Amino acid sequence: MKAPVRVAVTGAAGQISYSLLFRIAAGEMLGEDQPIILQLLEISPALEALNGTVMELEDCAFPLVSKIIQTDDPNIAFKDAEFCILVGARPRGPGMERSDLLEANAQIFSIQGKAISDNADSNVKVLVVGNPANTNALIACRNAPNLKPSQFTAMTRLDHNRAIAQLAQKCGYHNSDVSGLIIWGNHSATQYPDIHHCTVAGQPATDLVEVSWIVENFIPTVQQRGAAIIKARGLSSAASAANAAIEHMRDWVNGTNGGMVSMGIYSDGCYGVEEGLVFSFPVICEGGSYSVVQGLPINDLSQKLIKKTEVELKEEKEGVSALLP
Ligand code: NAX
Repeated sequence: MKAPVRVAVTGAAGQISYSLLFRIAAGEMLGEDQPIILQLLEISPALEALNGTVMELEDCAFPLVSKIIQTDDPNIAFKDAEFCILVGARPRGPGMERSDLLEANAQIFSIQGKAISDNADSNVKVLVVGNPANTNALIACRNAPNLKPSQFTAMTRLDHNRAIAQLAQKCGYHNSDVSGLIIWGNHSATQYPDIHHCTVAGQPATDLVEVSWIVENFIPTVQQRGAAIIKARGLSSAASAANAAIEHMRDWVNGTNGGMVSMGIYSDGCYGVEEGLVFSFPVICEGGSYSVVQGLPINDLSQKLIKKTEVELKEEKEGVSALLP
């Protein structure tokens, strides 16, 4: 049996974690031969609810779970962690402006970035799910001087999966027939789901659908999917978000076999995107790391939409500049 690895999850009493933790514990993220120690972080008022989730985890008697730690101290939660999934975030409350939300989360993610830097394993892989995910990841990264920016990522895999499902349905094929999809930019309504490099059962996606469908239907549907789920369910996406987090981490560790996926990563300036934003790019994962797929031709429509989401991320960054060392 392998030695257990430490997986830290924040917001562990919340609804995404209620799906995520059980799937991690079942081995779906790191494999069915990898024992784990779960290190769960919550704010103090939610520790009792967290204890309820932990009681249920215990009641599953998962063979892979060696130990479960529950805490409201980030320094304990991130101690020696090899994987940190930052789900917990401050939701928008009544009367809160977007800038207030950015600011409140910036406080949380600067503290957590520092705690990860001070305590986690030096090769830790960090995934930020809590919104605004890209800018939260940037703040955590900039507050983690002992780690490399490439160790911090933001989740756009849910958007990626949503886009695959929409395209497959439209073309009458299965999700697994779609490859080469890209989410560019921010996990927000400005994200750009791009099918120009996509194939569906080996055929170029752009041969199978009209441009008008892409612009008027596909892009807004993917951009607004989160809101549509809230409207239908009365709650935000949870199981699909947990699924995307599992896939993001699993692919980062195990690789994508040459396949392209979308990850929010620290921009090095490629594709003309400002360096130092956390921006979703097409990546290939191999050997425990990811690299951006370079040199894809970008048409005028794509260029315009990539710019738009970049502008939003620059504004978000500007809004939290005081917390960026
Ligand atoms: P919930 O409100 O159910 O759970 C969030 C949990 O985080 C709560 O239990 C809360 O006590 C905890 N928390 C708050 N501040 C914390 C802190 N400083 N340290 C530790 N825990 C803290 O939200 P849930 O539905 O689970 O969603 C969590 C986050 O994911 C939200 O920010 C949400 O907007 C975001 N999402 C991101 C997605 C993505 O694709 N990147 C998609 C799904 C989701 O909307």
